[in-house]
Amino acid sequence: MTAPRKTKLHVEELRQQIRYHDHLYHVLDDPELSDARYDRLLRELRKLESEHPDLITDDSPTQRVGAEPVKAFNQIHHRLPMLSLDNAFDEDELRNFDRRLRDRLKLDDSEKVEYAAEPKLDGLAVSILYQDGKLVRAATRGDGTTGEDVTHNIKTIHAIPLQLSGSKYPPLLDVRGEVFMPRAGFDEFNARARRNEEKEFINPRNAAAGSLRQLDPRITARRPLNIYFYGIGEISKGHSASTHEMGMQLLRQWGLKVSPELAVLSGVDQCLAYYAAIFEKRVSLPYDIDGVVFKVNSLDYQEMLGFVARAPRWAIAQKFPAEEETTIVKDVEFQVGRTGALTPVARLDPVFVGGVTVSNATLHNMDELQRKDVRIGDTVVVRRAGDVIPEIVSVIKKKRPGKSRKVRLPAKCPVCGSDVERPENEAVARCSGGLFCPAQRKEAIKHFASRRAMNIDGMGDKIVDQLVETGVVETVADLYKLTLENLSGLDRMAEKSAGNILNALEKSKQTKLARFLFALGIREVGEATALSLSAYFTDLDELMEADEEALMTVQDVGTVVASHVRTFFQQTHNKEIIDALLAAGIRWPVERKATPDDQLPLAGKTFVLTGTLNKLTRDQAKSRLHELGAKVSGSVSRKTDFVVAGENPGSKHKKALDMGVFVIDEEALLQLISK
Ligand code: JCF
Repeated sequence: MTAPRKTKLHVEELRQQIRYHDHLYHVLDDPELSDARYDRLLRELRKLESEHPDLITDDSPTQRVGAEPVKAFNQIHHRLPMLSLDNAFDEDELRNFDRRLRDRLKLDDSEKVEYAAEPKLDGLAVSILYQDGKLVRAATRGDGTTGEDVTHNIKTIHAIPLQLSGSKYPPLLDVRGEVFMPRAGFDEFNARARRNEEKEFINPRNAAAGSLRQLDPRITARRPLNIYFYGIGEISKGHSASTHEMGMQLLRQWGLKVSPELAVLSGVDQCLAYYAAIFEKRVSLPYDIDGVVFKVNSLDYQEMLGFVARAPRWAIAQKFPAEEETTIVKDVEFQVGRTGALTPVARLDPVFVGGVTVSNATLHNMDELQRKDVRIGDTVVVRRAGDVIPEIVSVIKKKRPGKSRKVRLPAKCPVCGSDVERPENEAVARCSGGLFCPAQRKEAIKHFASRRAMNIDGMGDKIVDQLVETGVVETVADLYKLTLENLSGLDRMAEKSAGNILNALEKSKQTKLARFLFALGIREVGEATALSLSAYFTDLDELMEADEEALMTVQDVGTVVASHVRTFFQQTHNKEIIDALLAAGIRWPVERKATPDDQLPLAGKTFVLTGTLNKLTRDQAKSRLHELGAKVSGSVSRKTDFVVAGENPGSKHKKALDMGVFVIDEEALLQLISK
């Protein structure tokens, strides 16, 4: 039965809407619809198509995942070859490129060449053919002349339209783009693979290539692939572009995604500035790039310049310094951090990687070291991306020498000789020396002085190291006893800087309770927890005396944090240091609450929550009760005033009944806390 005309129109209208919203979401990153409403449109279309299969077309948004895996990839001959790019590895090579062009074009010294520039994505190049606006074929670059037919997989990528937008697209369009996997998707994919003990991808490039070269499009469909188009291969006569940039604008009009970083530059100096800017920016881009591509913008010039071998004379890729290199592990040593954590660090034969010479790389922890099976003498791949700490990616097992040595966790701290402890099931091993260990002491002091803690300007790592090594400073409290003589006696310390540090110390005394708590370096107490603690307790004495139950009434404080806080404040030496700090003059404003605590409606009342609440979460109930002056405790005792029993309450409910504590239900709680 053929579908009624009305249905046909409705189906076409749904497709138009879906394409429009696909474009907003995947190409322009600017969606108008919620996911739910978008799904509703798609479901409606699917339903109609299943009722009227004769209405299904190849370019319908429902046809992104073809049902059947293919048996093998067909070869596709590119009618216009897919070019590769010549590389420039430094400024001189880029300047030479510009010079060669200008000579060929016979430009005089005052005339600048205009370039179109964009980041060079680290993915897989493809060629996609649109006929009468419909995606009919897609192929990998292959060797530039012949590639593989990946149409079924390309169609699963939502950023690639199955139908071009508008009506002014050419009857034939062969566009070239780079398919890539954004870093977030890559990390997520690998995290899942790790959980399922499946094979991980080495890098986003391999992930993109591996995902496109799947025989089963249903697998590709689940991979978070994306694309930027960077060039036009074949196009029917009659379009109006005279520059590369105008060509890219046309692609945008037809719904094809072009790099938002695309820029037009005048002359080679602007190219170098663009390169520097993109190099800076690259860690913040959501995908990996390995350089910048510069193209002569004028299409006439491009034609005049032509090709050599398989690369155009009019384009060049200026590559970033390689982020990965191989080198040899000379030794593995253990560094001791602020909390005593032992971090294995590989000492390497120096290599130039990511733009700097690297001679150390972290191995994070023993688990990581064992997982990667790094041994002394091994040849390894070292990675340094952007500003991140260099790390060892993998071992090249083939190159392992006969005399390689396994790395053992030391039994004693390499700095202070205390026992090393490694709780079962934990990746991290720790020195048990606490602040007896000079390494932990140094790190604790650096943390205390750091910007987000006490913010002691000028108290850098080198200075702290010397102060601890010479015994001038043993605890953070000693910082406030420093004198001009102490400081100016240090290596490479001018009298002026010594004075500045004393001023900074003085200035740091006026602080906030949250900063102070964070600065103390209590295990698991980061900035956010310090802030919650300071908001709840206002008064340091109250916090120092709080038991774990009271601590756990604070937002986000669970058993682990509560126990670390409690333990910290029970240590005599910690109490002495805090006393000394306060005696030195450290203070913070007492934050006035709008209503004094004892006048709040639920002041002095203690609540215990048990069972499931339906109208609000436990955290919401907790924080609302706190606002009203109540305490919320984890267990029922004689001090409990109310037990709130939600659905399926547990033993606390029973205990409350046994002890005769007042039990209320969720409704009654809502009555109590409603505004
Ligand atoms: O992003 C890329 N990997 C990329 C590759 C960008 C471009 O503009 C390219 C390319 C390969 C060849 N342009 C050509 C001509």
